[in-house]
Amino acid sequence: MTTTARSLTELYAEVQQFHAAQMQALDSGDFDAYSATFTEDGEFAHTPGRPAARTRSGIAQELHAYHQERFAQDPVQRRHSFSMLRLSPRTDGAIDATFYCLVITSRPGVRQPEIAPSCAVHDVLVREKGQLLTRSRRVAHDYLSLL
Ligand code: SDN
Repeated sequence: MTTTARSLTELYAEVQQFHAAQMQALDSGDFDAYSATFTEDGEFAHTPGRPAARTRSGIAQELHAYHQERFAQDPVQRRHSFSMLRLSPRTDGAIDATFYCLVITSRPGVRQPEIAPSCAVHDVLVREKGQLLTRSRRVAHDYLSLL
């Protein structure tokens, strides 16, 4: 295996581990831990029509507001499930990561979960003090992309 191939393999595993910790924080409702996985000036757009959130505290605030609006009267367990991760390291050290996301929602006592929306996600990842962070995340919803 060439050095480049090996380092891409290592990076791939690292990004998967990073995403898993990040999304487990989100799905457990720990919006501060989720926003801490972004750079201080990070940008996050998760729903068309809602302005992109900026900065760690802006991202945490937006997630609190969104979940309050949508789920205060509708208790759910959501799980964001990622697949088809593709990485393209840039020459400046940033990494473009594209992948699919299905949001799986369970409601109390209902065995059959809802699976929606289906999304395509584009992250720009950077490394600060050895740690991967998300500099920007844009989520495109398939049902809207098809219109
Ligand atoms: O963080 C994400 C998200 C995300 O946070 C989403 C939220 O609501 C809060 C990473 C990758 C994908 C997503 C997708 C969503 C979906 C979005 C809108 C909805 O639930 O309908």
